[in-house]
Amino acid sequence: MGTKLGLVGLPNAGKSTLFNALTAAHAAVAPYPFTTIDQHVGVAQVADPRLDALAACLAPQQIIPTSIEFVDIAGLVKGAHQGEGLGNQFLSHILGVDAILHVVRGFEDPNVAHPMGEADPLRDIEVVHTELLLKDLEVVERRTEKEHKLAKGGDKQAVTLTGHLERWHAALAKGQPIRHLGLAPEAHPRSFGIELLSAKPVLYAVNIGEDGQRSSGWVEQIRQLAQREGAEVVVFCAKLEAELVELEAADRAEMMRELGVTESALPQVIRRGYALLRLVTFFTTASNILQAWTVRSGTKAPQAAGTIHTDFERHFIRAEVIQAEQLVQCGSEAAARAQGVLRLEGKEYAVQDGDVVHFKIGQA
Ligand SMILES: Nc1nc2c(ncn2[C@@H]2O[C@H](COP(=O)(O)OP(=O)(O)OP(=O)(O)O)[C@@H](O)[C@H]2O)c(=O)[nH]1
Ligand SMILES: [Mg+2]
Repeated sequence: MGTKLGLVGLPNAGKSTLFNALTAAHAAVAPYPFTTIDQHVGVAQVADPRLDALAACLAPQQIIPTSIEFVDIAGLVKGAHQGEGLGNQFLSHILGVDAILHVVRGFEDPNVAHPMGEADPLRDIEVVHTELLLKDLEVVERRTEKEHKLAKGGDKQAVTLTGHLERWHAALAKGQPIRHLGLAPEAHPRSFGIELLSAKPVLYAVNIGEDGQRSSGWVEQIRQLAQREGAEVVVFCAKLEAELVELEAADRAEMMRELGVTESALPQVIRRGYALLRLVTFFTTASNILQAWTVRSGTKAPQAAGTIHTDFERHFIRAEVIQAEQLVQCGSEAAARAQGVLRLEGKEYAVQDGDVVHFKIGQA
């Protein structure tokens, strides 16, 4: 499973600048609104010190890190659902994302117009939230109409779904995002194949100014908001980040030191995003290829095998497991086996973060 994050925010918030910094891409960035019209999709590799340590120890032929995907879309403005700005049709571009990376403008720059005049991150957040809710209302209303007809015709599934749709509609109409309803998996829109934007977890990406000073009060307020909502926050200066990503590693490290930047945006987004989505990483070493994989915490061994190859889930027999750190200590898989520290796990084993797994698969 590749993890996918969708960048959402007002025009000129710095979405494309951040996208470029995260994916080392060159999407158009300009000081006027609606620079982005068509969506951009980019991929970033997930750096992992455990992968590096395993690589040094096992000297595999090939090393494949796990990756995270980003979708940069057009800016939203107040009234987008009524067609203001570019409207909100493009919100469908972020259907299929696992979480929303909500880019909040926390910088002031007279050369970069703010679509609402003054910088005011909390108001901006509210505007974006409202547009996402209204988009969901649109989807729910359209679907309700369809399901009503089916329900009248005696379709039992449609009757059940209509009940859920009514509950979702009531929440959205009150301004409550679906993710705040604490829905059980079987009552979640996803289980009916319905994608609602306000059901997705949110990671606030606060784009602070180059000086970082003026924004500090805002950052605190956004952190408090996120805490109330169960969301996560990352803070960075997109403009500096986009410059840093263009540099060679050594120059980048030096410039970061000079600027006092302790962690760049990508590792922050990955760390917070993994926490938000409760993701874990496991490793495989088959065919002399060391590869990192991402699954949701709690994923059982057969389903984890299924992310490698769909057939593997069905033909799963057992897994040989060892923690990456332990394998590095042993020096090789043969040594680990000789020392009897490889664990044998069955179908009910939930893969743990940092596991190195060898799946035993039966014949098709
Ligand atoms: N001063 C300053 N300017 C920034 C920062 N981040 C982005 N900008 C500038 O803001 C302008 C808009 O940035 P974009 O990345 O194009 O913004 P966007 O959110 O993608 O905008 P749309 O595609 O129009 O929705 C550009 O001129 C950027 O150089 C920052 O941290 N500080
Ligand atoms: Mg853009």
